[in-house]
Amino acid sequence: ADDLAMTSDIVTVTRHVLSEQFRLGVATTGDLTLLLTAITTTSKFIASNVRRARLINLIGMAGETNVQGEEQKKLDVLSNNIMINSLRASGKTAVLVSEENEEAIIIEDRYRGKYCVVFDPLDGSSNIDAGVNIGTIFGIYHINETNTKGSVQDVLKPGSQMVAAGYCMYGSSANLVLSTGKGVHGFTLDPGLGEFILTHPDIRIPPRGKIYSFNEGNSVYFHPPVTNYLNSVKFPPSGKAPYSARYIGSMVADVHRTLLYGGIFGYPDDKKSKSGKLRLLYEAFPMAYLTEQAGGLASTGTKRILDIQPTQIHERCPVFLGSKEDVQDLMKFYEAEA
Ligand code: AHM
Ligand code: MG
Repeated sequence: ADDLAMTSDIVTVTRHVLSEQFRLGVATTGDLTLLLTAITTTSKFIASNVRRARLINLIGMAGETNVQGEEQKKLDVLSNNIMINSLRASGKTAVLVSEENEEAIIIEDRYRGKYCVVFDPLDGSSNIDAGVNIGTIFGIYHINETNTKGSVQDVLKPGSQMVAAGYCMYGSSANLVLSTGKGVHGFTLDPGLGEFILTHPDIRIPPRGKIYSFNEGNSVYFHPPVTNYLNSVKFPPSGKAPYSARYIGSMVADVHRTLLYGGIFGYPDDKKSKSGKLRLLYEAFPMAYLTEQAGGLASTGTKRILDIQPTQIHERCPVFLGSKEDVQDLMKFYEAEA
């Protein structure tokens, strides 16, 4: 009977978002649903192009064509253009911030809607050649006042004010992970249907994990709380097992694993990178939002990431996120230092 239920009652992203609204009894305009459709359509496009790029690169390696590097750059730009065009055409957005664009994009009157979207169209794109997972990250805000032209102020708001956030990971399959503030739900692209189908309802991060995920190649630059924390998981008191190290170097993939298996992912600030590497608006905020919605914690080491008031659209921030107890352990090393 279960099998039958699965095949005769598939839940797509659209249906899922609508059903969440029905459950809450809110009168829905369908605006968020349409906006998310623009994002999922973009993700499908990028997913198929990532596959193609990999194939083209393989042919390139076999000596048939020489497209190395250039093709990969093009995919960044292409993904960004598709995302922008699709969001604008949805008629639901007012302000867009992309990692690829220096300035915020203010949508013209004709297409203007009430949402603002911050995104990294293709994060980790330097990994494409190696076939490593990469992804699109996004966060959605409400515009401050509906009847004004949008401005950069509409997105310079703490991540806690996001109405939705998510990412799409392009790997052996395309996985969309989404929260509209009511838990975290995972969808897998069914290539036959061309639809993202709910496969991971209500993702919860285990309260404690067994994995730490840092670029330890930066150890020489790390500040003492980070070094001390890492030592504590590698050299635990006798009787306890040390943590396993897993670091892909592609935020979407590292966070995806952390959401499913637990543990801690970190990209600290250090002596070289004064604010860390990851971008606050479209990397740290959406991932922090998802982590908290899944029952985990996301901190800079000393404060909650979602509380940060941004001042610039491309600013960076230190990131530690994952299982509640693991992030709390790390924060104790910062408290000890203070
Ligand atoms: P990018 O936006 O230039 O692709 O860089 C972001 C990526 C993240 O996906 C990942 O977590 C991080 O950079 C890895 O950095 P590093 O190579 O320094 O470990
Ligand atoms: Mg990025």
